[in-house]
Amino acid sequence: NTLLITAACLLQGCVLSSLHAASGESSGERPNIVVIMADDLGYGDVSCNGATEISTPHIDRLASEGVRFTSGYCSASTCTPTRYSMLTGTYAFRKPGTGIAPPTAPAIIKPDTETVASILKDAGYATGVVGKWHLGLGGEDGPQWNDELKPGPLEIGFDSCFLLPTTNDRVPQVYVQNHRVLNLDPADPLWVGNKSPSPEHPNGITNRSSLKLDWSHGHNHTIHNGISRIGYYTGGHAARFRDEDLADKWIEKSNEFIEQHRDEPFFLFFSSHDIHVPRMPHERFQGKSKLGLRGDSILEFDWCVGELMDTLDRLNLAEKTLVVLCSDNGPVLDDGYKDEAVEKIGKHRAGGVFTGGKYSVYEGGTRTPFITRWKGHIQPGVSDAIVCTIDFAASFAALAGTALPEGASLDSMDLSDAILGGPYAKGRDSLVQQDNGGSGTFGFRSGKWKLHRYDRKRARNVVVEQKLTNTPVPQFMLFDLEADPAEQHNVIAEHPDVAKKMKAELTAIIENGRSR
Ligand code: NG6
Ligand code: CA
Repeated sequence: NTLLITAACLLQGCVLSSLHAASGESSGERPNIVVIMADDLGYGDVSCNGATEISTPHIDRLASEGVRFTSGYCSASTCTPTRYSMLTGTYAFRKPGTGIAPPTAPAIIKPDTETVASILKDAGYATGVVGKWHLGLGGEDGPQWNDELKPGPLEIGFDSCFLLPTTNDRVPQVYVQNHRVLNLDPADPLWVGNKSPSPEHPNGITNRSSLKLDWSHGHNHTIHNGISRIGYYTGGHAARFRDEDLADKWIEKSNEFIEQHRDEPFFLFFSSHDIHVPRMPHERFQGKSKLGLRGDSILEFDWCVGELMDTLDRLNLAEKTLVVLCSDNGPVLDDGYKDEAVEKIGKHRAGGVFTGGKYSVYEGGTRTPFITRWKGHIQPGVSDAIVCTIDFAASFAALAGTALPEGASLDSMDLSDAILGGPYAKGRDSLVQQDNGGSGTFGFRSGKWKLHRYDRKRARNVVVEQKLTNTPVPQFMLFDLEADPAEQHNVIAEHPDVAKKMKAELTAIIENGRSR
């Protein structure tokens, strides 16, 4: 027996050391980095995480060639705070004003803040972002749509940007390229505001019968492309896009970026609008899933992943590029449009085995698809290390061979080892999760334990398969994720010591101003 174990250890050691030798860190090779972030994609929405009612062959291929994380997280269960903390490496709850940004929001990340992009740029990377931004544009007065739109991504480390400036359900439906609205005709200026510009301005209530996709809550202001949105706008007609064409445009612009920078290290943030509402994928995907437009949008996102992998293959970059796939928050079905997401859900569980989704600190709100691939450098497999999008800053800095600037990225941890699928890579010991921020709602995972804190004693979107609702909850709950991954049995009464210790740790992380 001892002999057998010794032989096994030796063998394992041998495999491990050869793996280590293959890793970029030890060979000193700096990978290109492509972050593919989905919008509102749940843990269970991809077939490599167990979905049976929808098939995502491209994402599955990425997973089979890389590491699929079972404890991969984003840091918040809405978009803006996750993106804020992904780029800055600092928890969004440390900075007021980082909740879901309205159409008129000024730039939330102030110029010269160190971000993943600025850190990699300083390390010699070409940096670009394509797709949804939703982190505000412009100075104190908000975006100047007819003028230069700055500050924005270019003032925090991106060399170039091609953006959906807010979200697809928030006005205006135009592209922003670097500092300008693309194709804006000065004779038809763009006006954007929170109040209707005139009593005659058509909106989702007055012209409801004309809509091609009806709204269910909110989303009844200005109509564009037969869909009413959040917020009002007029003008800029030549600049307006069709929702159906967004994914193709993101791929076209990403391909341009990758081709242009194929011979130098590059960082591309591919920020998909899929599968956020209004779900209106290209006609070629409509009706192709059995889950309605929500499923069709998953197919469109999966197609994008395939296109990006094909581009890397075509340019011989797959072995020089780390691809990281993640989502900005967990799933939601009815998020304001009557797209039959609830009606057609059937057996599909968008959050997998996890409870809760978007807006929630139950695991489903932030535990999301998380895959890393670097062909020839990552041993394919499955990892249960705890990793989070907030760790990109420190981890990518390490992979790029540079140090984190002093005072930057206060909560980001160097998990490069785990991201590369290192067999002994541990990942995080603990992770704080938040909802949209400002409500005193937190999730705190520490090993197998999960503490919930609700200062307002309300949780949102606990049961994803039903209409969005608030549920009354106690201020604190404790779950054992090992025995109860679905967080169904609050064991706080059985484990007062664990709860006490975790409450104190959570408070310290929040109050100390940094966790690193
Ligand atoms: C909510 C919107 C929702 C979505 C969300 C932001 C209403 C009623 N609901 O306020 O539809 O836009 O904001 O989503 O307007 S996120 O993924 O960008 O955070
Ligand atoms: Ca989102």
